[in-house]
Amino acid sequence: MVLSKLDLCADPETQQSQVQKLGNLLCVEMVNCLDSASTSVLLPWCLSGKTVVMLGSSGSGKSTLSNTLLGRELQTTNAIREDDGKGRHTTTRRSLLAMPGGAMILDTPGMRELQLSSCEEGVAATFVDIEVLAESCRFSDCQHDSEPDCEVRKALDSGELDERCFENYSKLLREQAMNAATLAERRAKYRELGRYIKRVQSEIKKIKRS
Ligand SMILES: Nc1nc2c(ncn2[C@@H]2O[C@H](COP(=O)(O)OP(=O)(O)OP(=O)(O)O)[C@@H](O)[C@H]2O)c(=O)[nH]1
Ligand SMILES: [Mg+2]
Ligand SMILES: [Zn+2]
Repeated sequence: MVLSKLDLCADPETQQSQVQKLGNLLCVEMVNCLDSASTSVLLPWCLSGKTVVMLGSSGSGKSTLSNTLLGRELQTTNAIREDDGKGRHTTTRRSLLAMPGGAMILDTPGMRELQLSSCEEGVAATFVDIEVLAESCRFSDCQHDSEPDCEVRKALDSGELDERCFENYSKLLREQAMNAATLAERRAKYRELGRYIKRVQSEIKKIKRS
C-alpha cells in the first residue's frame, strides 16, 4: 500500500498508522511521487521480471509515480480539481511500461469501483489472524455474531482484535457472497440463452429439411 503526496502531509505518522490498522500484514509506504529519492523505497517491489500495478482513485498520483519510477515522463498527469480536490480521470487506458531495470509497470485509469470475485482465499490470507481464531470457535460455520464459545468475539471484546479490521473482513466476505450470487445468476441466463439458440437452430434445420 503506497500513500502518495508525503510532501503535502502535515502528520504522516498518524496517517500511516491509520492505514496500518486495516491489516497488520499490510506494508504501508509513504512517498513523494515527484521525487525519485523518495520513491526508491518502492524499488524492492520493482525487480526484473515483476509487474507492478498502479491502482487507486483518480488524482492519487499513479501516473506521476509511474513516471518517476520509469525515469521518463511517459504518462500524462494533471492537477486535481481545485474546488473538490478530485482527479480529472487523466489516464483513460491501461499502459504497460518497462522500467530500466526490467520490471514492468501497469498504469491504470483511476478506478471508481473494484469488483470482487472468487476472493475467499485472498481474504483468508489477508486476515489470517481472524481465520486462525475462527478455527477455535465452537461451531465450524460460526458467524462470529452471538454464537457461544466464539473465539473471534472474545478477541474483539478483549481488544486483541481490532473492530475495524473485523468489519472489513466481514464486509469483503459479504461482498464476495453477493457477487458470487449475481455471477451465478448471469451464467444461468447465458446457459438458458444458449439452449434457446440451439432450439431455434434445430427448428430451422427441420423446416429446411421438410
Ligand atoms: N506534491 C505532490 N503532488 C503529487 C504527488 N503525486 C501526484 N501529485 C500530483 O497530483 C496530481 C495528479 O497526479 P496523477 O499522477 O495525474 O494522478 P493519477 O492517479 O494518475 O490520476 P488519473 O490518471 O486521473 O487516475 C498531479 O498534479 C501530480 O503532480 C506527490 O507525491 N506530491
Ligand atoms: Mg493517471
Ligand atoms: Zn466465531
